[in-house]
Amino acid sequence: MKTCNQFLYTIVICLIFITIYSCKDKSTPLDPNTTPLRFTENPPTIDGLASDACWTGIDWQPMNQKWIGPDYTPEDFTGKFKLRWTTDFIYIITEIRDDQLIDIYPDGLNRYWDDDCVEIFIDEDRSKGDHLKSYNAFAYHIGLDYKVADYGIDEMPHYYNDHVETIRTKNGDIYTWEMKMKVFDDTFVYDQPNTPVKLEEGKEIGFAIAYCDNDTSESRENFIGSIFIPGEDKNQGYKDAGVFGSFTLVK
Ligand SMILES: [Ca+2]
Ligand SMILES: [Ca+2]
Ligand SMILES: [Ca+2]
Ligand SMILES: [Ca+2]
Repeated sequence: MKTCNQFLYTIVICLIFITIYSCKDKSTPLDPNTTPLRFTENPPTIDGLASDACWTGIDWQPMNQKWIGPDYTPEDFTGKFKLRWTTDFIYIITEIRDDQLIDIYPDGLNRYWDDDCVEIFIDEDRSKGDHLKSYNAFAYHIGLDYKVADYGIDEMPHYYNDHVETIRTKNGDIYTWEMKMKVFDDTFVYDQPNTPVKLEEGKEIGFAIAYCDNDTSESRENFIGSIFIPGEDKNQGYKDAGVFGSFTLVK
């Protein structure tokens, strides 16, 4: 009888384990090091106003990592951002406090990083790696005039104005930049027809956002980003997609 009870006990334990295992969610778990980026069925109107429904109910994320320059005050610079996605676009809203906007290099392809600008880093397939001489990733500099500049594979600066649509509004020294970005993969060819990627749930992208703050100098005074970059030289994003953050598209 004791052997029979032990047998039944073993069967019950096995059934419990089988039940637990079969109920377990077998979908691939999210990487704990990747941030969820939430879908929206109601894309925002790009008007520089954060009043759209999709911008409520999600938290701001900070732009508080100093990549270049001395310490700064909250009045000099404070930045935060939110993201949403649809099949065709990634939507970005940033709220930037900046005590002085300047545009000292009127040629938008000349030292554009030394004028106030928002910089968006996007690596469509989160492949990481060098992107200075390739379209493995993009580092879009969005100037005060909304022109979008980055280096091309010829190591020359070019405009990619149709990649990011931007409208900025001002409220005192707080500037809200609202943006709609197409996402291109590494098959992109400059000056040719290119088809943006269709975005899907579960896709992982490399992404970071930063602000080049200049107020009174010949060169930018600070470069402040959303991602911690280790090491002495933190100005890596324009060439190395490996330093971008990781975001996973979720619904
Ligand atoms: Ca809006
Ligand atoms: Ca400033
Ligand atoms: Ca890539
Ligand atoms: Ca400034």
